[in-house]
Amino acid sequence: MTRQQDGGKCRVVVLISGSGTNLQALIDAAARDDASFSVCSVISNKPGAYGLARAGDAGIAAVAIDHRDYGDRETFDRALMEEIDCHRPDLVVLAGFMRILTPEFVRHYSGRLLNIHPSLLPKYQGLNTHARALEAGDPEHGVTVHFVTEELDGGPTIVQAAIPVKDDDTPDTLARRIQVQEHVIYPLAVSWFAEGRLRMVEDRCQLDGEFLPRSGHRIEN
Ligand code: NHR
Ligand code: GAR
Repeated sequence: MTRQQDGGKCRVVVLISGSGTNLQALIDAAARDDASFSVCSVISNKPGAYGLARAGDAGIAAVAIDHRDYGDRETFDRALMEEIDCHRPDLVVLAGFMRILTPEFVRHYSGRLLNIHPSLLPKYQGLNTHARALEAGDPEHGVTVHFVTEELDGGPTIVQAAIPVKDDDTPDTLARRIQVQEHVIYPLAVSWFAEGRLRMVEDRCQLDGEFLPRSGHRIEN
């Protein structure tokens, strides 16, 4: 099906590794009458990921491609690309996907590949972001949606949501409050893209024809 045959909706493939609460937020947003996108496939690199069951419950094609079955990152990523491209996506969304992707993969989906990262990038690229923000005594913490480029967690920022850090926060309590924000900003960013309002132009984001600041569109809480 072309985009027109699909009711004009933007076709989204979601990659996951775990529980898939961000996937669920996208599925729920796509179920609205006025949704501009549809989730056409879910792929996990972890066979037992609960997100696969969420996809099944929503009637969405879901498969696991176990990275451990492949000798190196290049062959795993090629298998992933082959499966993704069967669904002819307009957009590929990483939602708690935990495998670093090769430059070949990232180039193939350049400008149509998004990630959500639980920190106010450029702070805390990589893993264990909540513990690192607490350790540093940061007064605020947050989450970022960005275009994926070859630089890990370094592509242009689309939107950030910030929350205040409380004295008695732990990595778990922070993660819980950040996830509430994730479930707001990821459907928002995907809708912008699906409506043709958001583009990556060189190393910047354009929303409605205007360049966003390097820190993206910011939501305070
Ligand atoms: N790939 C590229 N090329 N660029 C990015 O910006 C990417 C990416 C793949 C995933 C998500 C990212 C995050 O939001 C993401 C962004 C996993 C790791 C990691 O170290 C790092 C960053 C992210 C995701 N993964 C280990 C690996 O060896 C495996 C860890 C595990 O399995 O638990 O790939 O934080
Ligand atoms: C989310 O908090 C997301 O920000 C984070 O993993 C969680 C996935 O949750 N992503 C990363 O840490 C990427 N390295 P979910 O599976 O319930 O959507």
